[in-house]
Amino acid sequence: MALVYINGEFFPPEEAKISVFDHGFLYGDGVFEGIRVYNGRVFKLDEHLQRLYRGAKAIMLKVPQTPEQLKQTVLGCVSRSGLRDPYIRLVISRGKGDLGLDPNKCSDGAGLIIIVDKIALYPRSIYEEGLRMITVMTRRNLHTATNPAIKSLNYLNNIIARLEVSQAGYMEGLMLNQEGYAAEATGDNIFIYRDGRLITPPVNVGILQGITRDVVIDLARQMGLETREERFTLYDIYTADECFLTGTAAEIVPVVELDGRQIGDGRPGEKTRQLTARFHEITQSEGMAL
Ligand code: PXG
Repeated sequence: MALVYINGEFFPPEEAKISVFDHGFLYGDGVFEGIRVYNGRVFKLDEHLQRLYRGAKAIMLKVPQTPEQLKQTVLGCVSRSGLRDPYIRLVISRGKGDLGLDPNKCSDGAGLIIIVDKIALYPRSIYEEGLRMITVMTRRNLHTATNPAIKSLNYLNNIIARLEVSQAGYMEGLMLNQEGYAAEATGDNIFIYRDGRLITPPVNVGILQGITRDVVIDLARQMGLETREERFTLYDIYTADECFLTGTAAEIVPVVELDGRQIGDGRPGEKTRQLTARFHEITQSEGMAL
């Protein structure tokens, strides 16, 4: 059953509540993670926790547990839920403060929330037929503002982009950085396969360093595919042989059209399908058992 852990206590989802004075709610002041469990094994838990602690460090937020304690807490929550394939949403909020920005007024310390529930982002047909996508006007924010490397509770940059996507009648959109290079989709990283090479934007383009992105880079190299982290433009995507998105919730999603241009032959590509097959194999066999 879905459950919510809040600072040491468990609640059914409909009874899980936090204060309206929580700065996570008032200002988006906090960090989060989205983690998947496959057949009772938590996939890449250490990597997700490392990113969470790094984001927290960057915003000077003290996580109320050590990494080892938090790992045990997460595993305990999943066990207790009895769910074999849930999605875990881990949230560290600055906690309860007053009606001013000052995080130092959040005197009770950070709040730890773990939601264990189901997630399904795209219908099955998208994985079989591929996703049609547009490029949005909203640019990914600069690393000199809120660095996209921080998976912060303030997702307004991506939400504004996501609104453009739905207004236009699509399901996902590509965000460019301020220089016009491809950055990432609103909730997934992007890869293209072009001239016999797999390419994904480097982290310094201003993106979230996705855990799935790192897994796919490793798998591609193991498969002997030349893989690079390099900047690319819309032209490179329009003229690519294949394109796909990666994310914990989305997994690997083939992209078959961008801004009205068909990518490759308009069907999920061969490398995309091979990588997806390998990805499904390792999600079932690797991961931390409960
Ligand atoms: N870029 C952005 C902006 C993301 O939010 C990814 C890339 C993929 O990263 P991972 O580590 O998952 O491979 C994300 C992923 C949610 C939720 O509600 C989270 C994301 C996307 C969609 C929904 O938990 N983050």
